[in-house]
Amino acid sequence: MNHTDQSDLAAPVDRFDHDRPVGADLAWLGAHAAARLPGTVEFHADGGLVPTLQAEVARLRALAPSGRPAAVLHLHEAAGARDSGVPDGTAAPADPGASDEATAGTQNEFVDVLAELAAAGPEAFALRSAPERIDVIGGGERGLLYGFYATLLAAPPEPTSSAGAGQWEIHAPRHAIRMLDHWDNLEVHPVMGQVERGYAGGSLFYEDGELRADLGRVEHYARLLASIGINRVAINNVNVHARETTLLTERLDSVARLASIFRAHGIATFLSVSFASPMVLGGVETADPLDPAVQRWWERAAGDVYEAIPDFGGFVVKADSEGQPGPFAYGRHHADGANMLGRALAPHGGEVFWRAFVYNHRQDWRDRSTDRARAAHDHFAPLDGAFDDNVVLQVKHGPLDFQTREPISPVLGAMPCTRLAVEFQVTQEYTGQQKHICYLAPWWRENLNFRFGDSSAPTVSDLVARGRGGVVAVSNVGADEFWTGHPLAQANLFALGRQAWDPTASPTGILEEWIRATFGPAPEVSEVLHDLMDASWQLYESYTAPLGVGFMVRPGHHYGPDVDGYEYTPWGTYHFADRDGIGVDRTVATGTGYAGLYPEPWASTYEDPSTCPDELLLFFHHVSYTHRLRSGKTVIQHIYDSRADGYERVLRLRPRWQELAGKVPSELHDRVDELLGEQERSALEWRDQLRTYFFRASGIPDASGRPTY
Ligand code: GCW
Repeated sequence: MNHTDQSDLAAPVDRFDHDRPVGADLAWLGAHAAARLPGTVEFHADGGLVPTLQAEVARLRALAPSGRPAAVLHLHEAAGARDSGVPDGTAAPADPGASDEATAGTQNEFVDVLAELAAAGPEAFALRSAPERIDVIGGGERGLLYGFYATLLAAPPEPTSSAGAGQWEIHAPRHAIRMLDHWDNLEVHPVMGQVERGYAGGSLFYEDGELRADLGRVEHYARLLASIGINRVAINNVNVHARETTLLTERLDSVARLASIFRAHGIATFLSVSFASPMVLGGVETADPLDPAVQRWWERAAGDVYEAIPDFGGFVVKADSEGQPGPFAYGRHHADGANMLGRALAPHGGEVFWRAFVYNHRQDWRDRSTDRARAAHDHFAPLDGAFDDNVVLQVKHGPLDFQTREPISPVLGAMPCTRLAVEFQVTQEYTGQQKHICYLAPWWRENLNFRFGDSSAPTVSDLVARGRGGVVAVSNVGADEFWTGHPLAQANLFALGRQAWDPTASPTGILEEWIRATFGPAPEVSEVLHDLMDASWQLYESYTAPLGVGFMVRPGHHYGPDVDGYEYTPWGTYHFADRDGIGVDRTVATGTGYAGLYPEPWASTYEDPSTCPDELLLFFHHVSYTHRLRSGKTVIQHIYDSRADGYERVLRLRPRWQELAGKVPSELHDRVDELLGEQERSALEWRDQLRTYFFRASGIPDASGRPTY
């Protein structure tokens, strides 16, 4: 172990060869999932996605020829099951006039369940499972696809419980929107690389400034996404650079090619566009959303897109954020901007995803009254009710920026008359960059199930579901042979899909499904992986920035510790540590007032340091190092102990993983093993820099006597 290793100073080096072809095992859709395919699959359906399903059966059959020989899977389609274009997810009435023979048969046999299924919508499916016969009825063609994958991926019923066997179960997604955003650039950006915040090699879609010639892997990716219920994908970075702007016009054929791949898997394709497109591409003098020439330009652009891609999903927009152009330049507000685009798309059935990540990234660090955490609420909450129906406001889960720990964004509780999507980061920008193990499902679950009020108040998931909104997440996939750089980070992608479908699903249960589908049913593999992953988010938190204070990462690439890295910068992410204490005063009484943006009981709970949850204490309060946490420890001793204990626990991961040598594919084993070495090195750096920094700042010795430097 080299204590003076300098690699935290430069961008972290990625030593892996990301260009090797992917083998037969496709993440969780490989031989183990294939082994659960029934010996016979009968189609009683002829919807648009049936050829996709037939191809899927053939592919899986080739991986595990016998499957479950005795079982027969019947795939049926409910009458009136056609759904196309942007998936809506709301219930569509069954079409009683359907005359097609296959569906008419289905009607008679399953008359009881069909009404329930119709009420559940076209993405729902009905499943009836007995050892030798499994029936799936799709509420629509997407529902059929999801039902098929459920038979391969969902946890098999407990062998002892026969209660559910042979009974129909209806499964419907909780959220209409289940979307992945890609921050992929066509060109390698000089600072951000090919994929902004990407930790899995290059882009799956683009290479050398153009769409890849061979899109074979995009098709496999689309299969993976369909299998976890994803129904929307945005194919380029929300920071839209010059070349990427042209995807809307001269490179539209590239978008169309990607859309045709995703379409076959029930996924609608979206494009991130620059708000300044009329100026950059169209020679219009302004991008003012109220200017008729600008409106006409967007209407024409949208018309051209739909000519090429009739079921195009719509636009994603990052406006007035981190240097991206937006309506503020013209004295307009964000509903003006979003609705202008919404109206250009509306005649074609498209949607606008408008991001609420708007704040001043050029603030003066001397000014302690400006609070970046307030910004999205200050800008957007007053606009509740002003957005058109086909505009979805995309809100990061926390008020800062995808930190390991932050409170929920108050915007999500403040806009009942707006379609909302909560945004997560599957890509691990601030959570170990796919070099550390960090299974994020427990964190997402906490966010989705937060209630803005007492135990009778709706959850975040309820709030976004209500308006036909949902979940959007930044993908963690790239051209890497294991898709996600760290092979175990595949579990995060899998879990995101599962939670977007069912936010109440248990993270441990989801992990178990992923383990079985990926590695098979061997109990020793499952045991080790649960040990390494179940609590890995809490472990990561324990050795990085303490008690919700956030950041403390190296500026720019955001990997590894740098306590003061952002302290005197314009980015608005400060911890204010001095010799006496640390934390940000966001109280109403003496601070920025942010705590007051929550309804009760949260406003009071967060306002008072004696009731504020420990893990968020430094987010809401500036306290002395000797302040006693609810846990009984002082803040300083907590910082010392958890960093040291966290590192000790990290040291136990690698030997545990090594028990699986020979039990998982060897290349995958080697990759994880090497990354665990990096996790150890980096966790040590976090431990020593944080412990030492706070000893030097406070002068208070560590009561445990462990060394600082
Ligand atoms: O987390 C920050 C990232 C930026 C990103 C931005 C955003 C795409 O550091 O790289 O830009 O958020 O979400 O827009």
